[in-house]
Amino acid sequence: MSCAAVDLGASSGRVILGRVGGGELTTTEVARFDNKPIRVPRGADDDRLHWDILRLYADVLAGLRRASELGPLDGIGIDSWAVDYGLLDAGGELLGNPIHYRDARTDGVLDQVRAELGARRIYATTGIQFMQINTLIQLVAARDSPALASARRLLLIPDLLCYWLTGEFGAEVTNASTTQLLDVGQRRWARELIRDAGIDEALLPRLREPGETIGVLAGSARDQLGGHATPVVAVGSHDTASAIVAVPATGTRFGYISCGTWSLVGLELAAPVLSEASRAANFTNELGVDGTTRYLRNVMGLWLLQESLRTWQSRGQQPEVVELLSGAAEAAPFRSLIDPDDPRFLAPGDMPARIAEVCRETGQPVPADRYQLVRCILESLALAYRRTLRTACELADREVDVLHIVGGGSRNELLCRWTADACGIPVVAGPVEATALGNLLVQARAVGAAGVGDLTAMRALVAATQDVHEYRPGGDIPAWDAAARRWSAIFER
Ligand code: LFR
Repeated sequence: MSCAAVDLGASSGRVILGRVGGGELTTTEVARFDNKPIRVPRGADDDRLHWDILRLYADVLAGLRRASELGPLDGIGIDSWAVDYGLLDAGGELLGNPIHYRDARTDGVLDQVRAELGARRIYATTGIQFMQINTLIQLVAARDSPALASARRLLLIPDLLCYWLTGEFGAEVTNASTTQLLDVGQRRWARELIRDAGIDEALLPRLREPGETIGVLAGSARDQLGGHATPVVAVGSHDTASAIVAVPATGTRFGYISCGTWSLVGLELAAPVLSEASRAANFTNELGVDGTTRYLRNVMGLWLLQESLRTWQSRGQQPEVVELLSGAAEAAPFRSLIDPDDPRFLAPGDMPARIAEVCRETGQPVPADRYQLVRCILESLALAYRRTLRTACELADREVDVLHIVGGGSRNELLCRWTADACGIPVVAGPVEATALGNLLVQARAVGAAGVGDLTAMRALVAATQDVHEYRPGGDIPAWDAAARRWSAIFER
């Protein structure tokens, strides 16, 4: 089968053409484009951070056109980052540019929602980790906005793009689970909670499972893509759901990190864990493909590095990532540590200055140069991965023998090596394009490809066809143990 995967991340998007089935899984990147948020003034002293959704749609169409020029497509599937949405009016028209989850409108709203609805109730129903980026929190922040008052439908980002391609409305369930508006046990909208949050439940469209055909290309999208009635398939439209499909694991004793702008660290389970201990540890139960649960925590991830790079570049400096990483490898170990999940790191801004501020506050040396700063970020991430994985195993009563790192971060040798050392188990790194692969596998199965019957078969195909690299724990393990204790003493007081 020949399928096109559209994978939109927080900083770039790509269209990947895949040939899948009968033992084959090959990919060609046919388009890659930037996804740059835009800050737009709003009154004299306020602004909003938006996604440029029309630019993204145009880039998606151009990529799909290129893919379809290489031969007929059997399917198209779209995944993206989670939680964000567009609002449509009664005529199906988009009401304004979707707002970025890093926009400051949700500052302080998380506590308000917890107080209004009760943290225990929200967690028992949705199983979702409390983060101010969640759709529930965004909608409460926007409760009195004119846009919401005129809206008749809310579509998550991949569902919005699929609507433009096919004319069909719906909400794919893996991504819908991240909204914190879904009943995780029932796999349906949590209507009572939604009503009690003051949100119009009629905004939310019918849910669809990954593997359902959404429709075929229609209207101007079909005209622009050569006039074919290509099926558009619901994949795990949350990028993390697709990434975990393509973890090249055998059996169940594995942990994973989907490592990109965010690091999603956790386990795949057959059912959610909704215990009080799990709520207190702020673990999430996102819905996965084929009825699975992704039991994980969001760790702030390579955002810390990306934003540091952006800060340096905005000052006219052009540090090379390769050079930064080799400098970090040579810098003194464990000089200063941060908690990657400090809420101060969420919004775009001067990351090196914020990290310096945390070091000062906690009585640690401020990184004296870029290499020390990068070392501080990567060591702190490896320690966060260790803590998160161990806590997930405790809370879910599971053991793991291997940690898979997929996504862009799997290319970062230093991070993979330090993660193996910190966690004390082998790390298997790759594939880099796990998300696109998971997207392709689910749509190929839906349109009848052979040999991709279940997750086990899909993962075996990934393992047989894609490059991975293994890192065995081997560094100074006692030093990592000591650093983990020091981290707890500083940040868990
Ligand atoms: C990763 C991801 C995470 C989600 C965050 C925000 O790209 O989808 O899973 O928590 O982005 O949407």
